[in-house]
Amino acid sequence: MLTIDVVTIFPAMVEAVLVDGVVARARTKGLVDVQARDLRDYTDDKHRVVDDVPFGGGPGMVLKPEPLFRAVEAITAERGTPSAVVLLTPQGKPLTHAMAARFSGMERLVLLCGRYEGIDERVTDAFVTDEVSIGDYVLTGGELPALVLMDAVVRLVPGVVGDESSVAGDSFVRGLLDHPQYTRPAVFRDRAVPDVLVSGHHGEIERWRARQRVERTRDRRPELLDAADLTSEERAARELLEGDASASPKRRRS
Ligand code: 9D3
Repeated sequence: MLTIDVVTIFPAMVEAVLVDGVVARARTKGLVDVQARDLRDYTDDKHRVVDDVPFGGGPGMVLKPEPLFRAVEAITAERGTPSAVVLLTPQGKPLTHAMAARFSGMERLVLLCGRYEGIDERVTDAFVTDEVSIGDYVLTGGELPALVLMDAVVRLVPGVVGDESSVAGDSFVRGLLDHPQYTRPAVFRDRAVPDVLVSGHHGEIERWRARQRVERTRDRRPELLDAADLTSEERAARELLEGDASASPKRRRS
């Protein structure tokens, strides 16, 4: 079973995610064990202080080494040596599906949530195996990134998501964006579903969807297209669209 220990000064934020959803269900099914650990429980002073001013000066506060060392050591004593100790930090490598897949095959993950200006670098030097960011925007701490990483990892654990084909077909597995989806009714407030989808012509439907995936990827995430692992339908759609490379992007209502 995959165990995930999340070290944070806001354990209730992590526990909130375990109330329901896919990770909560994986936990009740016995497929993963998630524990939120309060960093303050690993202090030894009356005021449970976890931060201090940065050496060298500058704004804000830094997480002290001692509580983080004690937390990782306590988790190691309880669970065994972690497979990975992941620090969530704006300085990390951007989270990818490939990284999530690698973590999902591990036994024991420890996630360290940074706060304030960051954590003492000696913690990183001593324990951290991976530094991960979830993108180039500024958050207030590593808790939400840790939960994002956990969600991406847990859904890849066998048995967590019922339909394995929906995991295998993940758009990022092949490196393309998804085609549009519709459900009933066929006409809703004068807006009709594209005819091809109600036609019953499976070949045409597959060609239309392939074209939509390629077109959306070219319009929204062109950097993904070269690296994508295309099916024969998608390659054909790309050939057709390349003759149309200067076509203007569709106007959309804001
Ligand atoms: C890079 C900005 N830092 C220099 C002024 C300050 C700083 C901003 C935000 C220090 C820590 C944080 C808190 N963010 C995280 O801990 C974090 C994060 C993020 O802000 N964005 C995307 N991914 C991540 S992972 C952890």
